[in-house]
Amino acid sequence: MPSSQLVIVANRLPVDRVELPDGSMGWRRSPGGLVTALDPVMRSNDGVWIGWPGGTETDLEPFQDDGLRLVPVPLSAEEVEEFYEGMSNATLWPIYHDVIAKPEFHREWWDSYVAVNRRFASKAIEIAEEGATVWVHDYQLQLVPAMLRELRPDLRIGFYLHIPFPPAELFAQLPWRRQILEGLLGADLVGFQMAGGAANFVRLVRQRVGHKTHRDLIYLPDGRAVRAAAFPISIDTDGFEALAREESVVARAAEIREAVGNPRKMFLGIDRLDYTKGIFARLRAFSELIADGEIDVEDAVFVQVATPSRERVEQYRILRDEIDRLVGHVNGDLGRIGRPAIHYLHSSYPREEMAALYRAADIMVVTPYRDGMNLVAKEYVACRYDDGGALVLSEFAGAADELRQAWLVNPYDINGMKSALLDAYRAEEKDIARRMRAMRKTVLKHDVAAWATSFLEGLSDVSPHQKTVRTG
Ligand code: GDG
Repeated sequence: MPSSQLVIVANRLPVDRVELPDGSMGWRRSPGGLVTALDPVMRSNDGVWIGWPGGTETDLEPFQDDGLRLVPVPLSAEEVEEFYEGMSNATLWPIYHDVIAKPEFHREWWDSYVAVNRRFASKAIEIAEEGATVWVHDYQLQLVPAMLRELRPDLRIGFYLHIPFPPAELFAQLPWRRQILEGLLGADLVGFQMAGGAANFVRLVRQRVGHKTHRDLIYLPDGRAVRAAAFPISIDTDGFEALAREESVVARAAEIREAVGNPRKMFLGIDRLDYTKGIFARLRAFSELIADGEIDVEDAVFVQVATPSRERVEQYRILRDEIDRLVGHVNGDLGRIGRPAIHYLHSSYPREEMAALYRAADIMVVTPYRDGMNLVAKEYVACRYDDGGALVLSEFAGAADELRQAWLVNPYDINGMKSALLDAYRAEEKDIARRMRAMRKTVLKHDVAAWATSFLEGLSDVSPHQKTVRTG
């Protein structure tokens, strides 16, 4: 088993299992933002990343991929169902996203969550050297910090939540609310996307666990202080911009516009097919603008990419059917030959294609009901080095805090969303460029490397007695 001074613990490994051309099984890097952010930190500290490789293979050994040291944690088919699809995605995900879908509570899912968290923690303990830093990620692993702390008080432990942390009134529904709070309190630093999430957490700890708190600090009876603070995540801005500037991507963007009939304006949505993302509401708003005669299908088209996600969870199947029906209905009623109102793609694409889509779109529409951050909005901004392109953005995405110059909307207000879409559609180039320039400044300055550095520095500050992680 490898050992290290830096251990990253995340639900997924940053690679997917694939069949190689010779028929054997191998790994392919999955192009997530997290691995881009952590790659330099992993390399300069010779870090180890622990995570589930996807699937149910049980006999996978630690391995290296392009210089990164990776340790697979296996899940059985039953655990995939109970820990991952159940407790993580059908209980915690909806509770943490304003109960947009109804959360389900099952005691056997919870048992599986505890068991899997324990497995991740044991693996981390085997690997972490004396005084090492362990950085745990996201809602699937909220018990890991306390499990680590109990057995290894020498560790410096950070936790980062990628999704919103809910208000006390919603969190209180969770039958296991206290265990989760106590799980997180094992960390020295608990990071959130937004200051509101950190404040929700501190308030809940005071109310439900009874610890003393002052501002962003929680004082534990054992003398430790835990800090809860916001670290808004970002993207590899330079990387995205460079990709969008590549000749092949520019050419592909032109090809995409041609393929959708060279409309005057192309609207674009790119999301995981998830009920938090507000895909249905935005397509409805757009189609009403066509039905009202405000937008003509000869002039505009909506391209919606919905990346398949969590397809075995019932709520996701229902959503897929609803959107299929809506798109069929809208195109049947409002489209003309060669001119559908909506191009709907239920598929995932390589990064180059994503960048070409961003370059091709005049109006990017990001309308989640609730979203920790929303990286798509930032990626769009990163790709618009031409200062072109309008962003319509939900107030309920974390990104709205930073991207103030977007056309901000309340996705629950269909009429409000219609007028924002129309404003963006009719905006003058000068106005669009002014807004985009301001947003680009923000995203260029606050990129994902800055995010990782500030979290790790924050972690060193709360537990100064251990060795410091090199941040690049
Ligand atoms: C969670 C939180 C928070 C999507 N389709 C394809 C593809 N993507 C990429 C996007 C983007 C990422 O996936 C999606 O990130 P989001 O932030 O939009 O949303 P979640 O997946 O819900 O992420 C969220 C995030 O964690 C980070 O903390 O912002 O609030 O919910 O990077 O580009 N990438 C490729 N093909 C696709 O088809 N290559």
